[in-house]
Amino acid sequence: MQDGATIAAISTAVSSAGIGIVRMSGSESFDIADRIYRSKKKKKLSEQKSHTIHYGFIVDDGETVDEVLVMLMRGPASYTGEDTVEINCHGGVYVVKRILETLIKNGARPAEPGEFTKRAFLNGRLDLSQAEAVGDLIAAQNQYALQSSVSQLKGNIRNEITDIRNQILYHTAFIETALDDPEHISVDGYGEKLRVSVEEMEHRIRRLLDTCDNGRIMKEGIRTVILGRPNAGKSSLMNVLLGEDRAIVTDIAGTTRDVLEEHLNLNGISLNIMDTAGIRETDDIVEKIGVDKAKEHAEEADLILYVIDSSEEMDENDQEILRMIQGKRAVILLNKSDLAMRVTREDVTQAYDRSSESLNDINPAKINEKENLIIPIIEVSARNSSGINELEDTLKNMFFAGNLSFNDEIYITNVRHKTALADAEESLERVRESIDAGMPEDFYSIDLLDAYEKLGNITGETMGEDLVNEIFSKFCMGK
Ligand SMILES: Nc1nc2c(ncn2[C@@H]2O[C@H](COP(=O)(O)OP(=O)(O)OP(=O)(O)O)[C@@H](O)[C@H]2O)c(=O)[nH]1
Ligand SMILES: [Mg+2]
Repeated sequence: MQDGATIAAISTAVSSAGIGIVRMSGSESFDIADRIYRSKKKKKLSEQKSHTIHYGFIVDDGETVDEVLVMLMRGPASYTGEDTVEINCHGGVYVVKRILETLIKNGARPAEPGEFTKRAFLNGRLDLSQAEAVGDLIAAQNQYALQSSVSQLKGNIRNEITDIRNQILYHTAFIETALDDPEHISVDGYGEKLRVSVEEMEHRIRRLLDTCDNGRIMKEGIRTVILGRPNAGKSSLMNVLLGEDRAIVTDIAGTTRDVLEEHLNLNGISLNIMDTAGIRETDDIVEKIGVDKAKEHAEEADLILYVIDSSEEMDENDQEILRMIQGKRAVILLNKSDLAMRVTREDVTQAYDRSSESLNDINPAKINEKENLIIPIIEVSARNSSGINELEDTLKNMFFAGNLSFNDEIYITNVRHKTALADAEESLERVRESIDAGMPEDFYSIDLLDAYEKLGNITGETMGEDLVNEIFSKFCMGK
């Protein structure tokens, strides 16, 4: 997977900036640096101590390119695990490119996207989950995404996975040895012992899987859909939240047709917020498509903001929306609170309870869901922005109840990890079934090893080269 070349890339954004950094990693880094670096005292970088910084000039064919600070890190104590040189230069687009060209002219090869991190992985400086955390950290859009990638970068996922894998390895090793040497090691009653351990491992994996939803929300944002009757003020609310006139607002019912999606950062919480067409029965073909789309998005939403025009009585369209939000995380907004209010909190609570009762007749499972979900009702006015702070606080409490501590908590934010965990859980379930069915011991080890391998995908210990390459190709240049 590694060609042994010394690689170089511009690691900072290529635009006019105070400083630019050109990075080089590989066994020839110090030699190449010697060829292009000049200082007043004529020092050779290759003879300097590791982790030191040197002032001087980059020279290309006798011509001085820039005044620089050069940082030296001798492998294995570097990010990649190899000899690394970082050149801090002035951040002009032309300058950084010239320095990169000079390095290449003197023996370095241009790095591929993510190649520095890939080398760190291949040299055992990071496992795959930590390498991915580096990518996530760079892409983080909010405080929570950042904290969860830092936790992953610290190796919290790796530690948990390695621990479970070691347990599996211990059992398979025992079974294999016992089967090879039945005279000295007996597997009698081992199934019972194994069963306890497998259950415990399944429990740990399920706990990780349980964090996926929150993990995804932290990373990608809460999928938030604004629902309500035509003219309730959905688009007005969207605009108030975004702080700009993004959606068209008119007093004509049925103004919004298409779904309009925007990203919003509320006190560190990311919302992917969607304004939709007002829900009503309609013969207008275009509007009907919009209404259907709104309903589809509502199904998939993490959160529904249900906007009620409180200056008018609720009607059968509201009844329908109340049914749609059953069993979902939602906030009900009594909008237009600046006008005389015809709908009160009590009206809404009663209507909500009625619609849940009618649903419970059909689907008793909804009763349980409902007990866990208290739907806040907030009076707002999109016109004069009142109640918006209360909405923000409510959302914060809903999604991050209690103190979120990332110190030792693990959140699964990566779909690849989720799939691997689910597969491993399935394999362990098969082990348990084999034990219960009284199957011979070699059956256990097949599925145990399967789980072992699936979990190894997360840390990268059992990944194929193609997949590893694909993961790193998504990184940015110079990382
Ligand atoms: N008084 C008052 N009027 C509001 C408020 N919010 C919205 N409106 C008015 O209500 C009308 C409809 O607002 P929109 O935001 O377009 O409503 P909508 O829910 O997006 O409507 P559709 O896109 O047709 O479904 C406009 O005339 C707004 O100015 C509010 O808080 N108070
Ligand atoms: Mg609208």
